[in-house]
Amino acid sequence: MTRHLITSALPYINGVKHLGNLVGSMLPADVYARYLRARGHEVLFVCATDEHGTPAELAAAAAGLTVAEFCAQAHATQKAIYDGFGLSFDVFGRTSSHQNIEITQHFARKLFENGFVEERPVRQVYSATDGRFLPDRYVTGTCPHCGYERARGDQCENCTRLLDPTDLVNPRSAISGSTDLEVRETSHLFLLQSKLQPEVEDWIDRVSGQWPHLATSIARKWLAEGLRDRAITRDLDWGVPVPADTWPDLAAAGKVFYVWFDAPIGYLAATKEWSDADPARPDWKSWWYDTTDVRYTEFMGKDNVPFHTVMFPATELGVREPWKMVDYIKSFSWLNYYGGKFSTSEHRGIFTDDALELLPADYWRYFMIANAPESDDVSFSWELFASQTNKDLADVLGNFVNRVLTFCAKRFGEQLPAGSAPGAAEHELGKRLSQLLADYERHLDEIELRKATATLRTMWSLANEYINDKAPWTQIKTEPDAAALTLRTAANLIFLFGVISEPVIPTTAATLRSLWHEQEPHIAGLGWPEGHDVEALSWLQPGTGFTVPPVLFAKITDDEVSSWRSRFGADDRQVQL
Ligand code: B3M
Ligand code: ZN
Repeated sequence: MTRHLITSALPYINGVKHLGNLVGSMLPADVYARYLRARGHEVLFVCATDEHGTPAELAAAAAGLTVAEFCAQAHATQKAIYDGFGLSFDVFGRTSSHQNIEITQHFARKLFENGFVEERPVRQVYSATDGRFLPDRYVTGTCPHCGYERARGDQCENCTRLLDPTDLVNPRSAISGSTDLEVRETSHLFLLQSKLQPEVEDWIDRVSGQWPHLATSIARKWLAEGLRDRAITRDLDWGVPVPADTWPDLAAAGKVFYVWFDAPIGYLAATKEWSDADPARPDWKSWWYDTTDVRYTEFMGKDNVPFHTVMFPATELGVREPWKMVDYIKSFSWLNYYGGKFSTSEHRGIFTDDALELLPADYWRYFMIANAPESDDVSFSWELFASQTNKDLADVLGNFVNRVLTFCAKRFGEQLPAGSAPGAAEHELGKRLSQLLADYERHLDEIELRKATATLRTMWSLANEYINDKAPWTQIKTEPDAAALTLRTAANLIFLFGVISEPVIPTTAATLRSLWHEQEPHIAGLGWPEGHDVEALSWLQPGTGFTVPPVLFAKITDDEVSSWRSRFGADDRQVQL
């Protein structure tokens, strides 16, 4: 059977991420990983902090720590937040690990042996005011392609084209703002992407047929422009050192690899961290090297697509060893905040630590997956968040669970009653649900997360329709056996929701599965319902004891919305629902 390797783009180390980062990579990857595990697949879900590069150095300096200390703390902080969101990584590694140094250096040596890396003299931007060479992203200026005025020297975030700092019009130092920049001569390693272009193109032709349009269009645009050879070393203290056995001079000059060279290799290295941590685990290479049964899916925001469709594949191809390459890329547009960008410096938007302080993870997970920016950008507003949460989670799902179990406990005690045998309404309901479940599975298999969530919500609504139509509170007066059947069927729906909602709202789903007492030992082992099981709606037999849970989802009040609007910087914005 196919094994599934899943990676999420690696969150950069320099600060706590906002919700836009989460919804564009880690969260959807988690939904997919949980779903595949629930269907019985072997899954390895890999993530790590991306720790190299100048922003890490600057953040450490601002915090008054060494870079190593800063990264260790920041890694632990991010890890705790992702645990809080229920992200089920098999490993959450670090690109500063010795494993990543080892594998990155190996890749570089092989690329050199194969003629795809060479040392070249370069003219590099030097800032006299700052007293240092400026790494690419610390030169800002106007994009020569689209005219965006705040383009960074490595990439224009407006048109996504990769840049060299010397391409920028009106360049200035991002550190000091100084325009007193000069170009000095030094020497760097280059990845000869131009030589690898035909192979990258062939590979894209072969694998990208089913990829989202967003991912293929970015890759194609790049290839059409022609791949340029790219410097893969930098003048920094912090990074994977250039190996002295191969490049003694560059190593002596303190060059390290460019963060985007070692970051994707970090997926492999994090896997090695995982296998090194426990001798009982399979060797990391069984997932990455010369495999025939692994399907590899990557999740990322659209700004990361060029590196994953061109630069990393070129690296893997040029190594001339059978490293696993990506089979499917799931890419995302932006989640905006009231139509504008999330901004740390302007205190606009919601950061992942604040979000968890306000509400449990499932509220956020549901909203973000239901509204995932799979094609166009999506705008967050507190009003939309409150109205969807209150309707879908509190009214449709939560209220269903509470009114069924409260009423059942009141009239029959905390044990499921027997009542009559299932009739036409139950058969119809079972049939509808099993059709919807098949749709839900198909959407999840295809990683169409908005459609999947909409289908899940339709199943919850169907349960409400059933209970409203049957009205056990009326049935009980004249036909107690009919009321008992309705309630027992509804209890089975709650159990079903506890299983199938798990990829999206794992904590709530676990609650829904834990309400039933252990007198039914077979329940604990029940996994994903396959096929006809759904139609029967009879996992839970008469006599099963249960506990009425507290209210599952509290409604978000108007007062909360207005206080969060002002706290998170939305008070001067137009509200668009
Ligand atoms: N760290 C995302 C970013 O900082 C970047 C992803 C790396 S994935 C190998 O924009
Ligand atoms: Zn541009």
